[in-house]
Amino acid sequence: MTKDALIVIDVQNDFCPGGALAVDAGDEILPIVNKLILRFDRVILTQDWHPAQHSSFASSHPGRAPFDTIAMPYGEQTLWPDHCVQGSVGAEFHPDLHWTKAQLVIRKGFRPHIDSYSAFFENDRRTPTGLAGYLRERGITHVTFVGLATDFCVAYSALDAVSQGFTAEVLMDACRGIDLAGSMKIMTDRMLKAGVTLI
Ligand code: VGL
Ligand code: ZN
Repeated sequence: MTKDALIVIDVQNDFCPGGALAVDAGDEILPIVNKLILRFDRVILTQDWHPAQHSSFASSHPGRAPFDTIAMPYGEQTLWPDHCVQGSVGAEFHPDLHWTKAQLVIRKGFRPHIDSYSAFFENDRRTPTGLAGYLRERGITHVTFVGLATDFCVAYSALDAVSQGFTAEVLMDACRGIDLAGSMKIMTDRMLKAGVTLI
């Protein structure tokens, strides 16, 4: 029997209108996300959680601007405006998110020298967050993703879910994207090719 879980990705103030790395209409997903939280028995949240001066912030690289890309030891990295700094209001869940039912909050991006989009692995694609082990220990085989941003944290999480042996679906109506250099199309194509169900 499949046992499923809802994984709500990064529904935080900084990714919503008015936030430091606002995703267009990011807050529009809240009513749907809250309905889904009610419907699922197993709910997990992720929270982007960077130390100040994180290496993914353009401000940590003199002469660089947000949305530039740079080479990191682990590969190419997009530089972002300062966002989701640990303990800041921007890092808090959106005030309308019904988060109390969540059984686990996975924090990611807390290592100063490495970014993390996926809920499963850091951007070196090797350092685990522990989520796969948690899901396996609970016997969860199918994961449903919603949240922000479709073409970054949601997409990388869904791709890793499949690579870790889970079946994965993304409810596109309950996600919004950044769409940087065609990333929306690139990442939806990658998800489809990997066998992620897009609904
Ligand atoms: C995200 C960029 C940087 C996301 C997080 O949640 O998609 N994107 N940090
Ligand atoms: Zn981040």
